[in-house]
Amino acid sequence: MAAASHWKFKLILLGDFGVGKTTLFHRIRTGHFVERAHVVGQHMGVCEKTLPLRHTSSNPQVQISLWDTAGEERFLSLSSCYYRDADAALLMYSVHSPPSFDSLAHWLFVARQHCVDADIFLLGTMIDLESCIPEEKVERFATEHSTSGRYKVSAKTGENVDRCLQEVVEQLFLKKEFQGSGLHTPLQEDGCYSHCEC
Ligand SMILES: Nc1nc2c(ncn2[C@@H]2O[C@H](COP(=O)(O)OP(=O)(O)OP(=O)(O)O)[C@@H](O)[C@H]2O)c(=O)[nH]1
Ligand SMILES: [Mg+2]
Repeated sequence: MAAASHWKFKLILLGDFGVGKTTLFHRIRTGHFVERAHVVGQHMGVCEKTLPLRHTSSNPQVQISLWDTAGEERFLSLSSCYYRDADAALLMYSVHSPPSFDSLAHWLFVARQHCVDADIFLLGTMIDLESCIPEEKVERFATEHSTSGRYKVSAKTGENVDRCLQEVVEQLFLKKEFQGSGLHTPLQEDGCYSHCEC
């Protein structure tokens, strides 16, 4: 098996306009809430972050690269490098916005079309606001579409953000370990940059 420190996972954020993708991206990158967060540069932002894996005795680390868009998804013009080799797609909806939940079927279709091997996670955002989405509805969607997990977070208060990220990474690691396929990519320095290799 590859040394765990060589593990790297690509996570992409998908969801309707305004569900909080960039705010969550910023929260994960900096640990802070910014009211009007923007991705670095004009195109898409990538944040590299190293996380420890808790379930193993040797306490290894993995690196995630989290991708956010600059809103091009509205124009259905996300370039292929956004999806390429994604290990997980976080399908985001706001718990305060039923239409954003209704759009999940579309985002699931997009993810399954462009990154067939990616694990799908549902991510309800803005739990500091009143929830308008019954939990049974979320559960039904998750079961019907065999998603790998579902979480609810607030990028504003930070509630559940670290736990969600940690659990997603642990799941991806366990899956890769089970499959016996290491990723031997050299790790990059933690940070954030504007990115597109198309
Ligand atoms: N109350 C609350 N507001 C939030 C939260 N996350 C984001 N917002 C607000 O929701 C608005 C939209 O957030 P963005 O992060 O820009 O949403 P986005 O999904 O990146 O939107 P596009 O890039 O345009 O598709 C902003 O005003 C944020 O401040 C949250 O957890 N709680
Ligand atoms: Mg955004």
